[in-house]
Amino acid sequence: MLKRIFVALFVCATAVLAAHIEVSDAYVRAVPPNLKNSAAFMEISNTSQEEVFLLRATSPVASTVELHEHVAHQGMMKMRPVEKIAIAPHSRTSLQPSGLHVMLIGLNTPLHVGETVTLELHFSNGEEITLKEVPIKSVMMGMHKH
Ligand SMILES: [Cu+2]
Repeated sequence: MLKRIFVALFVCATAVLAAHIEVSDAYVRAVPPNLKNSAAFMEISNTSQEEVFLLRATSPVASTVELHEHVAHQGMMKMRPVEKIAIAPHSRTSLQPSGLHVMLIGLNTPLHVGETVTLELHFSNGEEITLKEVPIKSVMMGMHKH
């Protein structure tokens, strides 16, 4: 009996959390084998009434994953970590080269064009999205040093 109640509660909780966040057009930058860092880009849309933040990301291909932005510093574009990335209500946020991105640091595998990587995204509303087959693409723009 108790077990049945737990199951019912779990189903309700899942329904409440149902997908307000949608990720599309995700891809990862291909890098030469000697480079140990790369970045992931994507569109994140928020269909809820409240602002949602991307808080954290992980990937099996990188020892550390950070959220980054590009800022102009003394005439140079530089990357720096941000605590979170906001997606406004009924809006979308673009992660793109020379802008916001998910930084993959300490790659443990080469990233070849045509292969895929797995990315896990954790949002402030409790949603966790696993992107299982993010394609690796060649991206020339926005190659900046830290
Ligand atoms: Cu970066």
